[in-house]
Amino acid sequence: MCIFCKIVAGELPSNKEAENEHFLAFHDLYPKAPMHLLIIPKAHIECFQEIDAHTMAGLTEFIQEVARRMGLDKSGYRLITNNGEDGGQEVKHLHFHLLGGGKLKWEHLHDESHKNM
Ligand code: DGP
Repeated sequence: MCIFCKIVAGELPSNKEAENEHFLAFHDLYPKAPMHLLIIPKAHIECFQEIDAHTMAGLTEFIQEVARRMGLDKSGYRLITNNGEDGGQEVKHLHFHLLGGGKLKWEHLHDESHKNM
């Protein structure tokens, strides 16, 4: 079982922010912005390339709802998914990074500058 499947199953702890029957949003262990959530399908789907359009439609609605709930829908946010080896995907369970809570620069992807925001 992958680590995100273990989080879904409750076998690993996580700081959950929102969930429904199919999807889960929880805080990234190593935040790259004042607000950094990971949003996943509960079912194991390896990466974006593998998700079907129907599930993606549900995931889209869930992400938009989470953004509203976090108060990011008007101020803006960044949504990222790393796909596969060259995309830098470390955890092989599809996840979207939802980053916000301040004006983001590209540098926020790889340094500690969000800590000064
Ligand atoms: P990626 O490189 O796109 O596969 O991003 C994986 C992200 O998952 C990375 O930002 C760190 C985060 N992460 C890894 N292990 C855990 C964990 O056990 N719990 C939580 N909350 N986040 C994790």
